[in-house]
Amino acid sequence: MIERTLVLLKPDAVQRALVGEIIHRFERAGLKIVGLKMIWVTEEFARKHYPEDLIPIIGRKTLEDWKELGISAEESPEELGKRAHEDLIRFTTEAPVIAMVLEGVHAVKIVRKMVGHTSPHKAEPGTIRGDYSTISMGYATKRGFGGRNLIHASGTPEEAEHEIELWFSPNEIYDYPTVHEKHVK
Ligand code: IDP
Ligand code: MG
Repeated sequence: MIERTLVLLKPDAVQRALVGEIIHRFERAGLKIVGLKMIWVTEEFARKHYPEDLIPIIGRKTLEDWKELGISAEESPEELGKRAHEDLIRFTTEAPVIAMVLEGVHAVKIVRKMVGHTSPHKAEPGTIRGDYSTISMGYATKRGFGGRNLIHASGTPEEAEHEIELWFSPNEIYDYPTVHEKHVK
């Protein structure tokens, strides 16, 4: 049940100087940082992290928001998804990101809970997206600037394994003891 998960502090978090605040929350919860680096990714790399499979998912997220806001869509879900996906790739490469691997009991689920809903307008107070951001995914697509929601966290243990392999080489991940571990081992 001890898992590892990939977390990215996206360009908006880095540019808004929220890196320390956000990392502090994970440390305080008892999650162990086993890998950490700053990296300015290329467009090609961003497309590996956010592959085209995401297009229909993103299209649906925009449409869901627009429906609730009473905005009618002229483009198809696929067209909307494609456009928002390009915005997302541009956003991911506009400044460096902080990439980290966090380890802990149920780390994947715990980190997702701390991160909150994809769309900051639905993220609960107390979550990272809920406390530090305000937009909706529908708004992001309307403005064409990508889903600025501060942070990425792997969705499942399988996704985590794949994403950690993409972002980190094995010698960038460290095994060392922390004081927290005596409480959970
Ligand atoms: P997640 O980050 O909460 O797992 P995903 O559905 O995997 O959400 O989407 C990946 C990222 O794509 C989101 O974090 C967000 O930055 C961006 N995104 C998702 N939906 C939209 C959208 O409708 N418009 C613009 N960007 C979006
Ligand atoms: Mg996701």
